[in-house]
Amino acid sequence: MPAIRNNDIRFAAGRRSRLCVLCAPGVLAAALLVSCGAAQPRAVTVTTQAFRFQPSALEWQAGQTIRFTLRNPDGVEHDFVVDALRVTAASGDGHAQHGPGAGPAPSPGSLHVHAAAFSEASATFTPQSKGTYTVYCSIPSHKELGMVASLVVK
Ligand SMILES: [Cu+2]
Repeated sequence: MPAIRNNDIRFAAGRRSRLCVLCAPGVLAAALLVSCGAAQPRAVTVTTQAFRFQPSALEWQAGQTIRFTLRNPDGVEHDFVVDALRVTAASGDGHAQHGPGAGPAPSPGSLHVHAAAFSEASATFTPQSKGTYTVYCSIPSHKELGMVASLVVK
């Protein structure tokens, strides 16, 4: 395995400031080990706990790929749904994953990531349409209990 060259280190250091403040140390370590191009995905983690999304305000860039993780430490399932947001290259979407009694999955035109109780789920996608969107949990009555968040795509 070749040693890391000096210019790789400079490149990685230059990328550092562009990574979001939410990035886990592991992501920074990965950025130092892997050469990252301009299309480096952005890691975003949203936690569902006690019928809230954390964070409850999100801002993404149209055209920037999101490596999304929905972390659910709750004892009930939750999902992350955005209607009318156009995304490309969606993988790991949760349309077939609702448990019994959890209601129907949202329309296939929605971004939908579903996490079972005490688990997490991931999806990778690239938002295409700019705008302001409402994020909600589609499990029956969760939205009414306050499981909403805002998403701005710039
Ligand atoms: Cu929920």
